[in-house]
Amino acid sequence: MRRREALEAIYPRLDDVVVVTIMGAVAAELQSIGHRPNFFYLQHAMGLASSMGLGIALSRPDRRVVVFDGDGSILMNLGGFTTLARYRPRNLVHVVFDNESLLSVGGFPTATSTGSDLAGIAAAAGVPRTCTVRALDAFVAAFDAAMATDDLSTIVAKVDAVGPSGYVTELALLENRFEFQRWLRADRKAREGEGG
Ligand SMILES: Cc1ncc(C[n+]2csc(CCOP(=O)(O)OP(=O)(O)O)c2C)c(N)n1
Repeated sequence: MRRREALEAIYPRLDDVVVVTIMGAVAAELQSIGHRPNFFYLQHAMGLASSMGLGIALSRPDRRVVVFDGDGSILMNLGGFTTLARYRPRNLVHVVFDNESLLSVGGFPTATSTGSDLAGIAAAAGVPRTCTVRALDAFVAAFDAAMATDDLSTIVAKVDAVGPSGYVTELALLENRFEFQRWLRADRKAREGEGG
């Protein structure tokens, strides 16, 4: 499975959910499919996308939060799983695209290429719903099930180690930061106006 086709398949489901991604290949791929103001691409802070998603999920229990992570990023901060499990945000869907490589910085192999099992680590950390998927239809089914379930899920999607030709996009970090903040504020206000 290619990560880009996985993203394309679930893109229509990302309309009114909060999306946080790691930097690099996945951010560039999602932007090339179509940026939206509810998408935030966390630059530089490897391993902390799920932490940012956790904070948003806890402060916005009325909204689904989807985090797109990578195996190399996860391995930089394995404690992220224990914190996620501890606070167990029921509105968070954590997708880990595992290409067994640090693709965005040259493709060095990570520990998942020698057998480390991120879904197993997540489960042992206490994440209540975990799975590993290897094909597109299984990924879409797992994603839809996670979105429809009122509990924390980590989906490890095994993907090919291929990405876009470049990772620099037109959207500047600060522009994304301010736009995303404004979207979150406006969305909260609108929801409060609805009485939600
Ligand atoms: C703390 C930190 N160390 C190193 C980097 C450089 N860096 C940026 S992306 C990346 C690889 C990310 O690997 P992974 O999460 O597996 O995603 P992939 O690139 O394979 O899609 C690295 C090492 C960084 N941004 N932050």
